[in-house]
Amino acid sequence: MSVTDVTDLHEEFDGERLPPGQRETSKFPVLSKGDTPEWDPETWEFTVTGAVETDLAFSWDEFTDLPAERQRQDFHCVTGWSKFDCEFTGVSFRELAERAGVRDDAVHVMFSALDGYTTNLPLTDCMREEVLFAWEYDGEPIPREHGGPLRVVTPHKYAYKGAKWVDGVEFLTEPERGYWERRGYSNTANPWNEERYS
Ligand SMILES: Nc1nc2c(c(=O)[nH]1)N[C@H]1C(S)=C(S)[C@@H](COP(=O)(O)O)O[C@H]1N2
Ligand SMILES: [Mo]
Repeated sequence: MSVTDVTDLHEEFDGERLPPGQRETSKFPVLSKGDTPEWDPETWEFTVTGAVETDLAFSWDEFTDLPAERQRQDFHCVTGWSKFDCEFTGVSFRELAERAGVRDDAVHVMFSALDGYTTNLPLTDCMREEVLFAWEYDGEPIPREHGGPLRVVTPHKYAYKGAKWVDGVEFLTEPERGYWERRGYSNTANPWNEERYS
C-alpha cells in the first residue's frame, strides 16, 4: 500500500515541524484516562449517527473492509511530547461521512469510545484528509493500550482529539464538549498556537 506523507501540514499553520513547547521522543508513551477497555470482535459495533441522511452500523469485518489508506503522520501530545513519522492505516473520516451523507445542518462532531471517553471537533476539522479511523500502526494492528482495535488520529491537533477504542461518531447541529474539553483542556487544541488549556 502506498504511503501518503502528511508530516508537512505544520506549514499550513505557519509553524516548525516540532510545535512550540514540545520535545521530540522516539518512544510512544501511553496516555489513557483509565484502564484499557475490553473489546469483543464478535459483538463490537461501530455506529455513525446524528445529523446524517442514513445512520450506519458496521461489524469489525465490515469496518475493516472499508477502503483503507496509509499515512505518515506526526503525533503531538498536549503533555509536551511529539512523535514523528507514525504510520497509520485506516479509513478516512471523509469516506465515512460520504457514505452516511452529512446533512446541511451538521456543524460539529462527537467521537465516543469503549472506555467512556468522548472528544469533539468542528466538522471542517474532521473533513481534512489526515483524519483517519486507524486499525494499523507501522503495519501491525494498533496495540491495545494505544487504542486498538480502532482509534482516531488527528495530527493537526493535540492527540486528545483522537479517540482511542473509538466505536461511534455523532454529527451534531450545535457544538458540544467532550471528556477533556469539559475538564479544562482547550476546545480547539492547535499545537502551533499552543492551545493546551481553556
Ligand atoms: N478513548 C480514549 N481516547 C484517548 C484517551 C483516553 O483516555 N481514552 N486519551 C487521549 C490522550 S490525552 C492522548 S495524549 C492520546 C494518547 O494516545 P497514546 O496512548 O496512544 O499515546 O489518546 C487520546 N485518546
Ligand atoms: Mo494527552
